[in-house]
Amino acid sequence: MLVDAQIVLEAALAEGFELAGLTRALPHEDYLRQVAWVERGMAAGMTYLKDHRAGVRQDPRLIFPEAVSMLCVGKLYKTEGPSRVEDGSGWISRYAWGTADYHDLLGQGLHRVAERVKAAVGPFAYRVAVDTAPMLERSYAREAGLGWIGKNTCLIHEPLGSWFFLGELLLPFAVTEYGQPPADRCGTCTACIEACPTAAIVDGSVDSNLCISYWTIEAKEEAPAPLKAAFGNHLFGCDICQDVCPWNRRAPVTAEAGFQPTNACPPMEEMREDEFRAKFRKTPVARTKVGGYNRNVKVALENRSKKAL
Ligand code: B12
Ligand code: SF4
Ligand code: SF4
Repeated sequence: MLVDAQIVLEAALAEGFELAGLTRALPHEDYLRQVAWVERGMAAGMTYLKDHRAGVRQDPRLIFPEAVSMLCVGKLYKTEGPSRVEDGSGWISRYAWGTADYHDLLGQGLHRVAERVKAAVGPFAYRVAVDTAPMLERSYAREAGLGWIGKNTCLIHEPLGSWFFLGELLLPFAVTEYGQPPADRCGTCTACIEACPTAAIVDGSVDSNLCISYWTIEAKEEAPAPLKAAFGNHLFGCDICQDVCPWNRRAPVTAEAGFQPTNACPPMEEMREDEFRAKFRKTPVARTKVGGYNRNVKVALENRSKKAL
């Protein structure tokens, strides 16, 4: 079956995805970058990234055997809100300010896209992924034309910037036209590399062993002491290498209700389990559980007291 690419792209735009592009569901050469990154130890404690499971990341057809094409979508998450805090509050990464879980929000949107396409071309099987399958999401989104991979390793779109999530719909048919990767627009800029407080951007990759995002969201254990001193007031995630990116200067905000800020800059206070649940239960911050959150608060408080000395 050959399907008009416009039918698929228009369905994605109609379901509220600001970015949409199509690419072939074929093995990707960037797989070797991912393997090299893991072999250099840059995945730190994220064991799910080390499990190559017979190379599943190299070919989307190992996830969905019927796959022929892939719809890649981007959903903006930047909202109106502070760009920094100077009043002693903590910093939560922008992507976690709202109440919506982005996996659910994008996933449900992609199922609706599939239903729209079915209404136009007839029934077919498909597979949705939003950070939920072992896929090289940025690599395929680049191929589909959604942006270039910046030196901060984020996918960047001109003019929308990089404050967007990625999701994919694996489709069992060819389309009339596929996207093209856009040119790399980083040029001679190195703002993200210079601004990273822990020098985590190494040889074109993020070394998770040094990244604040890894330590405040993913890690079960405490970060090494010298590193913690560079975490500042970060309580969950880190946005610095995107905040300084010139392509984000005019980044638009989203109207998506579930991403509107409810918890942008909380006070740096440890919480009891019931308080944590009441405040963060429905937000991405719930991922750290109360223990991880309080660990992050302690680090931020130590950093604040050192700064005051
Ligand atoms: C593991 C992971 C992390 C780790 C490691 C980050 C990293 N840079 O690898 C940690 C916990 C640190 C992390 C942090 C964040 N993450 Co994260 N993360 C992932 C995850 C699950 C896998 C990424 C991965 O495989 N890393 C391994 C390395 C090797 O991959 P990579 O850097 O992406 O490189 C690939 C390609 O970009 C390409 N490539 C790399 N360099 C170059 C250079 C050139 C020139 C070319 C052509 C290609 C190329 O080859 C690689 C293989 O595909 C993806 C979801 C997914 N399944 O892809 C989300 C994902 C990348 N994360 C995302 C987000 C939003 C974040 C944070 C912003 C969250 C936060 N605020 O704290 C930060 C950003 C930090 C940063 N600068 O990357 C988004 C990115 C959206 C975007 N616009 O790019 C993703 C895609 C999730 C999603 N579905 O939306 N993340
Ligand atoms: S997310 Fe923060 S710590 Fe990680 S690479 Fe970017 S600036 Fe550095
Ligand atoms: S800050 Fe500069 S080097 Fe880094 S991703 Fe943005 S444009 Fe590229």
